[in-house]
Amino acid sequence: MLSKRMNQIYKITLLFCIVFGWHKIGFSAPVPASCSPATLNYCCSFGITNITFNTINNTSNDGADGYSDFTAFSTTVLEGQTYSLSIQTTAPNSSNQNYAGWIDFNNDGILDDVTERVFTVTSQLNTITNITIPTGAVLNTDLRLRIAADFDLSAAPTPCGNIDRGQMEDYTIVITANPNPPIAAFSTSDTLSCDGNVCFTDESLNSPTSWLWYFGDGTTSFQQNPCHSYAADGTYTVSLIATNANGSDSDTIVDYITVNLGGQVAAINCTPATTSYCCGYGITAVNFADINNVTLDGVEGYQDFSCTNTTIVTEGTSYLFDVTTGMNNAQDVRVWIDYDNDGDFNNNDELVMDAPNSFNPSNNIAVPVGATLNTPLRVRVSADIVGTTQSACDDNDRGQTEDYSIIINEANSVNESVGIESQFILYPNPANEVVYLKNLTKEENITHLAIYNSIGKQVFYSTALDMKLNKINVAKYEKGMYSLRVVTSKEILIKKFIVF
Ligand SMILES: [Ca+2]
Ligand SMILES: [Ca+2]
Ligand SMILES: [Ca+2]
Ligand SMILES: [Ca+2]
Repeated sequence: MLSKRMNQIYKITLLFCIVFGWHKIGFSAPVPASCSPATLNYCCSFGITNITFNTINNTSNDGADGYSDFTAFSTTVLEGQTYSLSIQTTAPNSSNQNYAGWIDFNNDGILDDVTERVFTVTSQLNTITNITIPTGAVLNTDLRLRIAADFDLSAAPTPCGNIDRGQMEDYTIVITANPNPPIAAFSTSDTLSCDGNVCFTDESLNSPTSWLWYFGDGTTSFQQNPCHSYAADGTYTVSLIATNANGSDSDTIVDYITVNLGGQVAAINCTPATTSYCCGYGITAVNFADINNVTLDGVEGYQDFSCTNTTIVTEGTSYLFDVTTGMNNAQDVRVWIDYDNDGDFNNNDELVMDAPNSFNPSNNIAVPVGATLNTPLRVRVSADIVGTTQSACDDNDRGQTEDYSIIINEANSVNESVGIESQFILYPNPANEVVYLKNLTKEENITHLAIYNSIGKQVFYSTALDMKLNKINVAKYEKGMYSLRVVTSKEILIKKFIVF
Protein backbone atom coordinates (compact mmCIF):
# COMPACT_ATOMS: atom_id res chain seq x y z
CA MET A 1 0.00 0.00 0.00
CA LEU A 2 2.75 2.37 1.04
CA SER A 3 4.78 1.30 -1.95
CA LYS A 4 1.84 1.95 -4.29
CA ARG A 5 1.35 5.45 -2.88
CA MET A 6 5.07 6.25 -3.25
CA ASN A 7 4.87 5.05 -6.80
CA GLN A 8 1.91 7.39 -7.47
CA ILE A 9 3.76 10.38 -5.97
CA TYR A 10 6.78 9.55 -8.09
CA LYS A 11 4.62 9.35 -11.26
CA ILE A 12 2.84 12.63 -10.49
CA THR A 13 6.15 14.37 -9.82
CA LEU A 14 7.62 12.98 -13.03
CA LEU A 15 4.57 14.11 -15.00
CA PHE A 16 4.84 17.55 -13.41
CA CYS A 17 8.47 17.83 -14.41
CA ILE A 18 7.80 16.75 -18.00
CA VAL A 19 4.87 19.12 -18.43
CA PHE A 20 6.26 22.22 -16.77
CA GLY A 21 10.00 21.71 -17.10
CA TRP A 22 12.47 21.58 -14.24
CA HIS A 23 13.26 25.28 -14.03
CA LYS A 24 9.64 26.36 -13.84
CA ILE A 25 9.04 24.48 -10.60
CA GLY A 26 12.21 25.69 -8.96
CA PHE A 27 14.02 22.38 -8.60
CA SER A 28 16.65 22.96 -11.21
CA ALA A 29 19.71 25.14 -11.57
CA PRO A 30 22.61 25.50 -13.98
CA VAL A 31 25.31 22.83 -13.81
CA PRO A 32 27.70 23.67 -10.94
CA ALA A 33 30.29 26.30 -11.76
CA SER A 34 33.96 25.38 -11.77
CA CYS A 35 34.64 28.22 -9.30
CA SER A 36 32.96 30.68 -6.93
CA PRO A 37 35.32 33.64 -6.60
CA ALA A 38 35.65 35.15 -3.14
CA THR A 39 35.56 38.83 -2.21
CA LEU A 40 38.83 40.11 -0.75
CA ASN A 41 39.30 43.43 1.10
CA TYR A 42 35.59 44.28 1.17
CA CYS A 43 34.94 47.85 2.16
CA CYS A 44 32.89 50.91 1.69
CA SER A 45 29.79 49.49 0.02
CA PHE A 46 31.56 48.14 -3.05
CA GLY A 47 29.61 45.44 -4.89
CA ILE A 48 26.21 44.99 -6.53
CA THR A 49 22.93 46.02 -4.90
CA ASN A 50 20.57 45.61 -7.84
CA ILE A 51 20.51 43.66 -11.09
CA THR A 52 17.74 44.25 -13.62
CA PHE A 53 17.85 42.00 -16.69
CA ASN A 54 14.77 41.08 -18.73
CA THR A 55 12.35 39.70 -16.09
CA ILE A 56 14.96 39.54 -13.31
CA ASN A 57 14.92 42.43 -10.82
CA ASN A 58 16.99 41.46 -7.78
CA THR A 59 17.94 43.81 -4.95
CA SER A 60 20.62 42.45 -2.63
CA ASN A 61 23.26 43.32 -0.07
CA ASP A 62 26.52 44.82 -1.25
CA GLY A 63 29.93 43.14 -1.39
CA ALA A 64 29.80 42.36 2.33
CA ASP A 65 27.93 39.21 1.26
CA GLY A 66 30.79 38.19 -1.07
CA TYR A 67 29.96 35.71 -3.82
CA SER A 68 26.16 35.38 -4.07
CA ASP A 69 24.36 32.50 -5.75
CA PHE A 70 21.11 33.90 -7.15
CA THR A 71 20.57 31.11 -9.68
CA ALA A 72 17.07 30.68 -8.24
CA PHE A 73 16.34 33.85 -10.27
CA SER A 74 15.75 32.75 -13.84
CA THR A 75 14.71 34.47 -17.06
CA THR A 76 14.03 33.22 -20.57
CA VAL A 77 15.54 35.01 -23.58
CA LEU A 78 15.53 34.58 -27.36
CA GLU A 79 18.55 33.73 -29.52
CA GLY A 80 19.83 36.71 -31.44
CA GLN A 81 18.06 39.31 -29.31
CA THR A 82 19.75 42.10 -27.38
CA TYR A 83 18.67 42.81 -23.80
CA SER A 84 19.46 45.69 -21.47
CA LEU A 85 21.26 44.99 -18.20
CA SER A 86 21.28 47.51 -15.34
CA ILE A 87 23.76 47.17 -12.46
CA GLN A 88 23.48 49.36 -9.37
CA THR A 89 25.79 49.99 -6.46
CA THR A 90 24.61 51.95 -3.42
CA ALA A 91 25.89 54.98 -1.53
CA PRO A 92 28.09 55.61 0.34
CA ASN A 93 30.15 53.84 -2.32
CA SER A 94 31.26 56.65 -4.59
CA SER A 95 34.09 54.76 -6.26
CA ASN A 96 33.78 53.57 -9.81
CA GLN A 97 33.86 49.85 -10.45
CA ASN A 98 34.85 47.64 -13.36
CA TYR A 99 32.04 45.33 -14.46
CA ALA A 100 32.06 42.17 -16.56
CA GLY A 101 29.67 39.31 -17.32
CA TRP A 102 29.73 35.79 -18.75
CA ILE A 103 27.14 33.18 -19.80
CA ASP A 104 27.99 29.47 -19.87
CA PHE A 105 26.59 29.09 -23.38
CA ASN A 106 27.85 25.51 -23.85
CA ASN A 107 26.73 24.46 -20.34
CA ASP A 108 30.03 22.85 -19.38
CA GLY A 109 30.27 24.59 -16.00
CA ILE A 110 33.24 26.66 -17.17
CA LEU A 111 32.83 30.36 -17.96
CA ASP A 112 35.25 31.01 -20.80
CA ASP A 113 36.68 34.51 -20.51
CA VAL A 114 36.86 35.02 -24.28
CA THR A 115 34.05 33.10 -25.97
CA GLU A 116 31.51 33.44 -23.14
CA ARG A 117 32.14 37.04 -22.04
CA VAL A 118 28.98 39.03 -22.79
CA PHE A 119 29.93 42.54 -21.61
CA THR A 120 32.75 44.66 -20.22
CA VAL A 121 32.24 48.05 -18.57
CA THR A 122 35.24 50.03 -17.35
CA SER A 123 35.20 52.44 -14.41
CA GLN A 124 31.57 53.40 -13.95
CA LEU A 125 29.46 53.90 -10.85
CA ASN A 126 26.06 52.54 -11.88
CA THR A 127 25.82 51.22 -15.39
CA ILE A 128 23.41 50.15 -18.11
CA THR A 129 24.80 47.92 -20.83
CA ASN A 130 23.57 45.40 -23.41
CA ILE A 131 23.83 41.64 -23.61
CA THR A 132 23.34 40.09 -27.04
CA ILE A 133 22.34 36.42 -27.05
CA PRO A 134 24.18 34.63 -29.87
CA THR A 135 23.00 31.66 -31.87
CA GLY A 136 24.60 28.30 -31.24
CA ALA A 137 24.16 28.23 -27.45
CA VAL A 138 22.59 25.23 -25.69
CA LEU A 139 18.82 25.83 -25.88
CA ASN A 140 15.96 25.31 -23.38
CA THR A 141 18.40 24.63 -20.56
CA ASP A 142 19.30 26.48 -17.36
CA LEU A 143 22.57 28.33 -18.09
CA ARG A 144 24.71 30.30 -15.64
CA LEU A 145 24.95 34.09 -16.01
CA ARG A 146 27.76 35.53 -13.88
CA ILE A 147 28.14 39.25 -13.17
CA ALA A 148 31.23 40.78 -11.54
CA ALA A 149 31.77 44.20 -9.95
CA ASP A 150 35.24 45.16 -8.80
CA PHE A 151 37.39 48.09 -7.64
CA ASP A 152 38.38 49.98 -10.77
CA LEU A 153 42.01 50.38 -9.72
CA SER A 154 42.42 46.60 -9.47
CA ALA A 155 42.94 44.18 -12.31
CA ALA A 156 39.87 43.80 -14.54
CA PRO A 157 37.57 40.94 -13.42
CA THR A 158 37.98 37.43 -14.85
CA PRO A 159 35.38 34.68 -14.44
CA CYS A 160 37.31 32.75 -11.76
CA GLY A 161 39.55 35.45 -10.26
CA ASN A 162 38.89 36.65 -6.73
CA ILE A 163 37.26 40.03 -6.45
CA ASP A 164 38.90 43.05 -4.78
CA ARG A 165 36.25 44.84 -2.65
CA GLY A 166 33.23 44.13 -4.91
CA GLN A 167 31.46 40.84 -5.55
CA MET A 168 30.20 38.27 -8.06
CA GLU A 169 26.57 37.28 -8.50
CA ASP A 170 25.23 34.32 -10.48
CA TYR A 171 21.81 34.06 -12.16
CA THR A 172 20.03 31.63 -14.47
CA ILE A 173 19.03 32.24 -18.07
CA VAL A 174 17.25 29.93 -20.49
CA ILE A 175 17.78 30.56 -24.21
CA THR A 176 15.03 29.59 -26.62
CA ALA A 177 15.01 29.40 -30.42
CA ASN A 178 14.01 32.60 -32.18
CA PRO A 179 11.18 32.08 -34.71
CA ASN A 180 11.43 35.59 -36.22
CA PRO A 181 13.01 36.95 -39.39
CA PRO A 182 15.75 39.58 -38.89
CA ILE A 183 15.01 43.21 -38.17
CA ALA A 184 17.76 44.86 -40.22
CA ALA A 185 19.78 47.69 -38.66
CA PHE A 186 23.33 49.03 -38.90
CA SER A 187 25.56 51.90 -37.89
CA THR A 188 29.00 53.42 -38.30
CA SER A 189 31.07 55.85 -36.30
CA ASP A 190 32.47 57.27 -39.57
CA THR A 191 29.52 59.12 -41.12
CA LEU A 192 31.98 61.87 -42.13
CA SER A 193 35.18 60.39 -43.55
CA CYS A 194 38.30 62.18 -44.75
CA ASP A 195 40.23 59.10 -45.86
CA GLY A 196 37.25 57.41 -47.52
CA ASN A 197 37.52 54.35 -45.24
CA VAL A 198 34.25 53.55 -43.48
CA CYS A 199 33.54 50.49 -41.31
CA PHE A 200 29.93 49.42 -40.79
CA THR A 201 28.49 47.44 -37.88
CA ASP A 202 25.56 45.09 -38.34
CA GLU A 203 23.02 45.75 -35.58
CA SER A 204 20.24 43.53 -36.95
CA LEU A 205 18.11 41.65 -34.46
CA ASN A 206 17.15 37.96 -34.58
CA SER A 207 20.50 36.62 -35.74
CA PRO A 208 20.75 37.00 -39.50
CA THR A 209 22.90 34.38 -41.19
CA SER A 210 23.65 36.32 -44.38
CA TRP A 211 24.04 39.97 -45.29
CA LEU A 212 23.98 42.04 -48.47
CA TRP A 213 25.27 45.62 -48.28
CA TYR A 214 24.87 48.39 -50.87
CA PHE A 215 27.38 51.15 -50.19
CA GLY A 216 25.78 53.71 -52.51
CA ASP A 217 28.72 53.93 -54.94
CA GLY A 218 27.71 50.88 -56.98
CA THR A 219 29.59 48.37 -54.83
CA THR A 220 28.30 45.66 -52.47
CA SER A 221 29.51 43.27 -49.77
CA PHE A 222 28.34 39.99 -48.22
CA GLN A 223 30.30 40.47 -44.98
CA GLN A 224 28.52 40.97 -41.67
CA ASN A 225 30.64 43.97 -40.61
CA PRO A 226 32.33 45.28 -43.76
CA CYS A 227 34.85 48.08 -44.12
CA HIS A 228 34.56 49.95 -47.38
CA SER A 229 36.88 52.42 -49.09
CA TYR A 230 35.10 55.23 -50.98
CA ALA A 231 37.19 56.58 -53.85
CA ALA A 232 35.46 59.92 -54.44
CA ASP A 233 34.02 62.84 -52.51
CA GLY A 234 30.25 62.75 -52.15
CA THR A 235 27.26 61.76 -50.05
CA TYR A 236 26.23 58.11 -50.13
CA THR A 237 23.02 56.22 -49.25
CA VAL A 238 23.68 52.83 -47.60
CA SER A 239 21.39 49.76 -47.47
CA LEU A 240 21.56 46.39 -45.74
CA ILE A 241 19.46 43.29 -46.45
CA ALA A 242 19.71 40.81 -43.55
CA THR A 243 18.44 37.24 -43.93
CA ASN A 244 17.96 34.16 -41.74
CA ALA A 245 16.00 30.91 -42.08
CA ASN A 246 12.79 32.75 -41.15
CA GLY A 247 13.01 35.53 -43.75
CA SER A 248 14.66 38.83 -44.71
CA ASP A 249 14.47 42.51 -43.84
CA SER A 250 16.16 45.61 -45.23
CA ASP A 251 17.26 48.94 -43.77
CA THR A 252 18.28 52.02 -45.77
CA ILE A 253 19.81 55.24 -44.47
CA VAL A 254 19.60 58.04 -47.03
CA ASP A 255 22.68 60.29 -47.45
CA TYR A 256 24.34 58.47 -44.57
CA ILE A 257 28.03 58.79 -45.47
CA THR A 258 29.83 61.98 -46.50
CA VAL A 259 33.33 61.66 -47.92
CA ASN A 260 35.61 64.71 -47.93
CA LEU A 261 39.04 63.57 -49.07
CA GLY A 262 40.38 67.16 -48.94
CA GLY A 263 39.87 67.22 -45.16
CA GLN A 264 42.52 64.59 -44.50
CA VAL A 265 45.36 65.71 -42.21
CA ALA A 266 48.91 64.46 -42.73
CA ALA A 267 49.45 60.97 -41.34
CA ILE A 268 51.17 60.76 -37.98
CA ASN A 269 53.32 57.92 -36.74
CA CYS A 270 51.92 57.72 -33.23
CA THR A 271 48.52 57.54 -31.54
CA PRO A 272 49.06 57.50 -27.75
CA ALA A 273 47.17 54.78 -25.90
CA THR A 274 45.53 55.24 -22.51
CA THR A 275 46.95 52.97 -19.81
CA SER A 276 45.43 52.54 -16.33
CA TYR A 277 42.42 54.77 -16.98
CA CYS A 278 40.55 55.70 -13.86
CA CYS A 279 38.69 58.22 -11.87
CA GLY A 280 37.59 60.73 -14.46
CA TYR A 281 41.01 61.49 -15.93
CA GLY A 282 41.03 62.74 -19.54
CA ILE A 283 39.37 65.45 -21.65
CA THR A 284 35.62 66.13 -21.60
CA ALA A 285 35.44 69.18 -23.89
CA VAL A 286 37.59 71.18 -26.29
CA ASN A 287 36.70 74.69 -27.46
CA PHE A 288 38.86 76.48 -30.02
CA ALA A 289 37.57 78.89 -32.66
CA ASP A 290 34.64 76.93 -34.22
CA ILE A 291 35.54 73.63 -32.53
CA ASN A 292 33.18 72.84 -29.68
CA ASN A 293 33.42 69.14 -28.89
CA VAL A 294 31.98 67.53 -25.75
CA THR A 295 33.16 63.96 -25.13
CA LEU A 296 33.48 61.23 -22.55
CA ASP A 297 36.63 61.28 -20.44
CA GLY A 298 39.71 59.07 -20.76
CA VAL A 299 37.58 55.92 -20.66
CA GLU A 300 37.45 56.26 -24.46
CA GLY A 301 41.24 56.31 -24.84
CA TYR A 302 42.79 57.99 -27.90
CA GLN A 303 40.22 59.78 -30.07
CA ASP A 304 40.80 61.13 -33.59
CA PHE A 305 38.43 64.03 -34.31
CA SER A 306 40.68 65.56 -36.99
CA CYS A 307 38.15 64.89 -39.75
CA THR A 308 34.92 65.69 -37.93
CA ASN A 309 36.05 68.63 -35.78
CA THR A 310 37.97 71.19 -37.79
CA THR A 311 38.07 74.98 -37.77
CA ILE A 312 39.39 77.75 -39.99
CA VAL A 313 41.66 80.34 -38.39
CA THR A 314 43.63 83.29 -39.71
CA GLU A 315 47.38 83.64 -39.45
CA GLY A 316 48.60 86.28 -37.05
CA THR A 317 45.33 86.13 -35.06
CA SER A 318 44.85 84.90 -31.48
CA TYR A 319 42.19 82.43 -30.38
CA LEU A 320 41.26 81.10 -26.95
CA PHE A 321 41.98 77.39 -26.62
CA ASP A 322 39.90 75.94 -23.81
CA VAL A 323 40.28 72.38 -22.49
CA THR A 324 37.77 70.97 -19.99
CA THR A 325 39.25 68.25 -17.80
CA GLY A 326 36.75 68.28 -14.93
CA MET A 327 37.38 69.07 -11.28
CA ASN A 328 38.16 65.52 -10.06
CA ASN A 329 41.88 65.62 -10.77
CA ALA A 330 44.49 68.23 -11.58
CA GLN A 331 46.15 67.11 -14.81
CA ASP A 332 49.10 67.99 -17.01
CA VAL A 333 47.46 69.42 -20.14
CA ARG A 334 49.34 70.05 -23.36
CA VAL A 335 48.32 71.12 -26.86
CA TRP A 336 50.38 70.91 -30.05
CA ILE A 337 49.67 72.12 -33.60
CA ASP A 338 51.57 70.63 -36.56
CA TYR A 339 52.18 74.04 -38.13
CA ASP A 340 54.64 72.77 -40.74
CA ASN A 341 52.44 69.75 -41.61
CA ASP A 342 55.27 67.24 -41.41
CA GLY A 343 53.27 64.70 -39.38
CA ASP A 344 55.34 65.36 -36.27
CA PHE A 345 54.95 67.64 -33.23
CA ASN A 346 58.05 69.35 -31.91
CA ASN A 347 58.18 70.96 -28.48
CA ASN A 348 60.02 74.08 -29.68
CA ASP A 349 57.46 75.91 -31.80
CA GLU A 350 54.50 73.51 -32.04
CA LEU A 351 53.73 73.13 -28.32
CA VAL A 352 51.08 75.86 -28.02
CA MET A 353 49.78 75.15 -24.51
CA ASP A 354 51.69 73.71 -21.59
CA ALA A 355 49.51 73.70 -18.46
CA PRO A 356 50.96 71.34 -15.84
CA ASN A 357 48.98 70.49 -12.70
CA SER A 358 45.85 72.37 -13.77
CA PHE A 359 42.06 72.14 -13.89
CA ASN A 360 40.23 73.18 -17.10
CA PRO A 361 43.11 75.25 -18.53
CA SER A 362 42.80 77.76 -21.34
CA ASN A 363 45.36 79.73 -23.25
CA ASN A 364 45.43 82.36 -25.97
CA ILE A 365 47.06 80.85 -29.01
CA ALA A 366 48.51 83.22 -31.60
CA VAL A 367 48.45 81.51 -34.97
CA PRO A 368 51.87 82.33 -36.38
CA VAL A 369 52.70 83.75 -39.75
CA GLY A 370 54.67 81.23 -41.76
CA ALA A 371 52.71 78.08 -40.97
CA THR A 372 51.42 75.88 -43.79
CA LEU A 373 48.35 77.56 -45.27
CA ASN A 374 45.04 76.29 -46.69
CA THR A 375 45.74 72.72 -45.57
CA PRO A 376 44.21 70.76 -42.65
CA LEU A 377 46.83 70.64 -39.88
CA ARG A 378 46.64 68.22 -36.96
CA VAL A 379 46.00 69.60 -33.46
CA ARG A 380 46.76 67.31 -30.52
CA VAL A 381 45.39 67.71 -26.99
CA SER A 382 46.74 65.58 -24.14
CA ALA A 383 45.60 65.42 -20.49
CA ASP A 384 47.39 63.14 -18.09
CA ILE A 385 48.33 62.37 -14.51
CA VAL A 386 50.43 65.12 -12.93
CA GLY A 387 54.18 64.67 -12.94
CA THR A 388 54.75 62.93 -16.25
CA THR A 389 56.75 64.80 -18.86
CA GLN A 390 54.98 63.50 -21.89
CA SER A 391 55.77 64.32 -25.47
CA ALA A 392 53.03 64.28 -28.07
CA CYS A 393 53.73 60.60 -28.75
CA ASP A 394 53.88 59.22 -25.19
CA ASP A 395 51.07 56.97 -23.99
CA ASN A 396 48.78 58.54 -21.41
CA ASP A 397 48.82 57.23 -17.85
CA ARG A 398 45.09 57.46 -16.89
CA GLY A 399 44.27 60.42 -19.15
CA GLN A 400 43.86 60.57 -22.93
CA THR A 401 44.89 62.20 -26.20
CA GLU A 402 42.46 63.76 -28.71
CA ASP A 403 43.31 65.01 -32.22
CA TYR A 404 41.54 67.88 -34.04
CA SER A 405 42.44 69.96 -37.08
CA ILE A 406 42.72 73.56 -38.23
CA ILE A 407 43.04 75.21 -41.61
CA ILE A 408 45.03 78.44 -41.55
CA ASN A 409 43.99 81.19 -43.96
CA GLU A 410 46.10 84.13 -45.01
CA ALA A 411 45.38 87.34 -43.18
CA ASN A 412 43.57 89.88 -45.41
CA SER A 413 46.26 92.45 -44.73
CA VAL A 414 48.87 90.42 -46.54
CA ASN A 415 47.09 90.33 -49.88
CA GLU A 416 49.14 92.11 -52.55
CA SER A 417 50.73 94.64 -50.24
CA VAL A 418 51.86 98.06 -51.40
CA GLY A 419 54.56 100.59 -50.55
CA ILE A 420 57.85 99.05 -49.69
CA GLU A 421 57.06 96.01 -51.82
CA SER A 422 58.78 97.61 -54.76
CA GLN A 423 62.03 97.33 -52.87
CA PHE A 424 61.87 93.51 -53.00
CA ILE A 425 62.49 92.36 -56.54
CA LEU A 426 61.76 88.85 -57.84
CA TYR A 427 63.35 87.81 -61.12
CA PRO A 428 63.24 86.28 -63.69
CA ASN A 429 59.49 85.90 -64.13
CA PRO A 430 58.52 83.56 -65.77
CA ALA A 431 61.27 81.26 -64.52
CA ASN A 432 62.26 77.67 -65.20
CA GLU A 433 65.52 77.05 -63.31
CA VAL A 434 65.93 79.52 -60.45
CA VAL A 435 64.33 82.68 -59.11
CA TYR A 436 66.19 85.42 -57.22
CA LEU A 437 64.76 87.66 -54.52
CA LYS A 438 66.70 90.89 -54.03
CA ASN A 439 66.21 93.07 -50.94
CA LEU A 440 66.86 96.75 -51.69
CA THR A 441 65.87 97.97 -48.24
CA LYS A 442 68.53 98.81 -45.72
CA GLU A 443 66.68 98.04 -42.51
CA GLU A 444 64.39 95.05 -43.23
CA ASN A 445 65.59 91.53 -42.51
CA ILE A 446 63.80 88.64 -44.22
CA THR A 447 62.80 86.16 -41.49
CA HIS A 448 61.45 83.48 -43.76
CA LEU A 449 60.34 82.63 -47.29
CA ALA A 450 57.62 80.20 -48.35
CA ILE A 451 56.33 79.20 -51.79
CA TYR A 452 52.81 77.91 -52.44
CA ASN A 453 51.49 76.31 -55.60
CA SER A 454 48.20 77.25 -57.28
CA ILE A 455 46.10 75.12 -54.87
CA GLY A 456 47.78 76.55 -51.79
CA LYS A 457 50.09 73.67 -50.97
CA GLN A 458 53.41 74.70 -49.50
CA VAL A 459 56.30 73.56 -51.71
CA PHE A 460 59.18 75.52 -50.17
CA TYR A 461 60.01 76.94 -46.76
CA SER A 462 63.27 78.39 -45.44
CA THR A 463 64.57 80.52 -42.60
CA ALA A 464 68.23 80.15 -43.64
CA LEU A 465 68.35 83.36 -45.64
CA ASP A 466 70.65 86.06 -46.87
CA MET A 467 69.92 89.69 -46.02
CA LYS A 468 70.36 90.96 -49.58
CA LEU A 469 69.99 88.24 -52.21
CA ASN A 470 68.34 84.79 -52.11
CA LYS A 471 68.41 82.17 -54.85
CA ILE A 472 65.67 79.52 -54.99
CA ASN A 473 65.86 76.46 -57.26
CA VAL A 474 62.53 75.90 -59.06
CA ALA A 475 63.78 73.46 -61.73
CA LYS A 476 61.73 70.57 -60.35
CA TYR A 477 58.49 72.54 -59.92
CA GLU A 478 55.53 71.65 -62.12
CA LYS A 479 54.50 74.31 -64.64
CA GLY A 480 52.06 76.86 -63.22
CA MET A 481 51.48 79.88 -61.02
CA TYR A 482 53.24 80.14 -57.63
CA SER A 483 53.11 82.59 -54.72
CA LEU A 484 56.26 83.56 -52.84
CA ARG A 485 55.55 84.83 -49.32
CA VAL A 486 58.23 87.14 -48.04
CA VAL A 487 58.03 87.63 -44.29
CA THR A 488 60.24 90.42 -43.00
CA SER A 489 60.81 91.99 -39.64
CA LYS A 490 58.13 94.57 -40.60
CA GLU A 491 55.63 93.03 -43.03
CA ILE A 492 54.47 90.21 -45.26
CA LEU A 493 54.62 90.46 -49.05
CA ILE A 494 53.20 88.19 -51.72
CA LYS A 495 55.07 87.84 -55.00
CA LYS A 496 53.41 85.83 -57.78
CA PHE A 497 55.52 84.13 -60.43
CA ILE A 498 55.18 81.55 -63.18
CA VAL A 499 57.23 78.41 -63.75
CA PHE A 500 57.29 77.30 -67.38
CA1 LIG B 1 24.79 41.85 -3.98
CA1 LIG C 1 31.27 27.24 -20.90
CA1 LIG D 1 37.35 62.79 -24.31
CA1 LIG E 1 55.45 69.55 -37.25
